[in-house]
Amino acid sequence: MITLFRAALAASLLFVAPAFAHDGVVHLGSLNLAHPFARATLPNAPVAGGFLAIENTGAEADRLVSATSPAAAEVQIHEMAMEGEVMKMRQLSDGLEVPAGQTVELAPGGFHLMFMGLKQAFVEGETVPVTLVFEKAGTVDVELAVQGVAADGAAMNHDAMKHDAAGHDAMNHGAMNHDAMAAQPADDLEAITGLLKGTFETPEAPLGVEPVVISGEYAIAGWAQGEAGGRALLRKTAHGWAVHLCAGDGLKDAANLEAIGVPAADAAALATALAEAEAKLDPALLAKFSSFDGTVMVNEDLI
Ligand SMILES: [Cu+2]
Repeated sequence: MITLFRAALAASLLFVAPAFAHDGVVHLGSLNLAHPFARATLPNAPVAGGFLAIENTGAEADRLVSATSPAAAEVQIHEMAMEGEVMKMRQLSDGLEVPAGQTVELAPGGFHLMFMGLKQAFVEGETVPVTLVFEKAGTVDVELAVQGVAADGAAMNHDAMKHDAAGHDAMNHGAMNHDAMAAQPADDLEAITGLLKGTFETPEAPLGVEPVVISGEYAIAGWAQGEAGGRALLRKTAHGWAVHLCAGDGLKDAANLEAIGVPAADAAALATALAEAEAKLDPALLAKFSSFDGTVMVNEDLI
């Protein structure tokens, strides 16, 4: 579930791909494939998520049975669901049904294409080719437009038919970002602590979570477990808080946060709040956070 990658930032090769019209809809038989996108990845990320909306205008159900891409060793079809407070995902080995007359969205927090064994980082502004195979409609090539690390394909929400929650989330973005440090509701703190403990804690290795700072839909939490520790960047999705990535001192810096997709106002608010909160902590604990230096941990469940 958790993949830990030490050091060695792989040189990221650029994709050479044709321009892609983001609003272009690909037609395949009775299927319309809209808003294909992927999220940019960090240079050493092992996996990436791909998303699009699949509309079936026909009278028969079809099924997305497989996907391949030159950008990854393997592309799987995944779904995500909450188990308690923890987001889990699993591979849909039978593929994903697209019922007649319906639109199925592959979107962050739900169904997605999971690119495993990335051959290079996904770079914002570029495109990633993927070949989709449908049981009835056949095979089609689609170009995923690579958006920011935290992109949720906002344009997709116009078409959202299945995910009311996603729509609400999108509508609240503006308001939430302006709330910045106004409130850290107890339930957010509880949810974040519960998520980290549920993900990392074992009976033999209790996990300490402190401090937690929140701005808009982003949060940074310090964690310590035995002699290890680090900082986690979390994001509130339509399905609740999710760990976005783990790092060490890199998450203290507003510019770094911005570089990985946190809105500027939130990045600045988080960095300030984190510095204030950490100033009150034991230097030995802070040293554990810093010990994550040179390491990036990506929780692939959350893509
Ligand atoms: Cu997945």
